[in-house]
Amino acid sequence: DIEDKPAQKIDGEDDSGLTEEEVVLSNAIAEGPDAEKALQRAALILRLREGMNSLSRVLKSIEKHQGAVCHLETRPNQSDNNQLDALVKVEMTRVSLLQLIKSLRQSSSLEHCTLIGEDNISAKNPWFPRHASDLDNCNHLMTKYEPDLDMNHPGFADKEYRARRKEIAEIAFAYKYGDPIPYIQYTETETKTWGSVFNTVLELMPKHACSEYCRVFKMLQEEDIFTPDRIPQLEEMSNFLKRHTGFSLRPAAGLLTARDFLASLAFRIFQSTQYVRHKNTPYHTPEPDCIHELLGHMPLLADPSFAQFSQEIGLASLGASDAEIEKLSTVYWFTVEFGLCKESGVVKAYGAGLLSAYGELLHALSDKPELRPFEPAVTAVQPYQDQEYQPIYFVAESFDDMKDKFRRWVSAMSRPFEVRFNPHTGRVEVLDSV
Ligand code: HBI
Ligand code: NLE
Ligand code: FE
Repeated sequence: DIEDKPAQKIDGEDDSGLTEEEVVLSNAIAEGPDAEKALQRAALILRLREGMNSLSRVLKSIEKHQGAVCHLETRPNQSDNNQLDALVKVEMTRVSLLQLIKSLRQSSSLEHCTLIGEDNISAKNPWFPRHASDLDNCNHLMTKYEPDLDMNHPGFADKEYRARRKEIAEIAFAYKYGDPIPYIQYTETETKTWGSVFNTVLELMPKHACSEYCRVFKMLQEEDIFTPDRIPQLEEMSNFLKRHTGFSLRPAAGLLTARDFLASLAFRIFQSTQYVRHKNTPYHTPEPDCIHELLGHMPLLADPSFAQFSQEIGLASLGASDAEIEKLSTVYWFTVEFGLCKESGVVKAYGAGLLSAYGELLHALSDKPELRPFEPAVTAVQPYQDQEYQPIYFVAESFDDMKDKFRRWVSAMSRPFEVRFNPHTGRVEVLDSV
């Protein structure tokens, strides 16, 4: 058995039973100076013929090869209950690892043995961005309401508008992490649309917007970033956010999938569209445009407590199941996008989709829609549509109360691991918990 087999010499050319892929993988695991002597981590998946007895032989064999077990999981094999599936993470030199694998393969205790990369344990370690530069891969678009595809889009019959949208989308497609956000020379029409939305929101704000929104709005006016006669550039808005909360922007070509959109928040990055809604619908558009991002989202992202809260939602979304993403984005929808809260007993808007769409802002605060108390677990399963004004809104006792409740609900979501953002490296670190 394993114990009796002498460790064989590895010279890379023998037919040890290692696949080419595994040799490449073990080389990759062993990258770096002194790779031959350095201890490396690797993960093995084993099928054990005689349950726990085989397991003890495998562990002895790892010990014999000067390996240390850092993690071990077993479960009965699904099709044959006499067999045991094991996931073993080991730390050992590359040479010993290859010898170990060979000797395990020659053993009668094992049905099979597979080497997998540390980072590649699929069910337990799904791929998600670990660093802001990984967001270059997180820009999948939802094709829904678009001028090219949707006959009901006001830009559908407007060739010039469609060409303009394409031009601006190209910028987002070409964008890579670290690039400055390209400057857009907005047209007179676009600037006029911004101006009319801006002025209407400015007028409605004192009565209808929450105080945190109003506070930052004033700062943006004082810095001349918010004025009716110029659309702020994403780059200058990004710099403003960086100074206040460390948030920054990167251009997005359109409506992103909830998973990609939420993931960026984990890095305090907001993926923002850069095109402007069609001039015929200043009061409301179903898709996000830069008026929505700038006027709706930016003020609160410059608020420290809201920024912290946004990052936590992002972190909770990393590696979450599809069902959890669905719930998370539904709560996001009824809070960050369309939330109402009480302020000294008066209902105010803090949702970005209300503060960038005066048509819906007036609707939300009229007696037409139904208002329900915000309760994350209930709100998370409320169906919604994203084309017309909402028939239902959720009202929080206060803005702070919404953040607290959302946060508590989010932290109860289960994942087989924990994540933590390391601000020194800008990386998300994964901690295996159970
Ligand atoms: N994509 N570009 C962009 N902007 C958003 O505001 C946005 C998004 N995708 C999804 C989304 N917002 C949310 O409403 C949730 O689905 C997460
Ligand atoms: N309805 C919003 C607006 O017109 O500004 C955009 C919605 C984004 C989810
Ligand atoms: Fe939005």
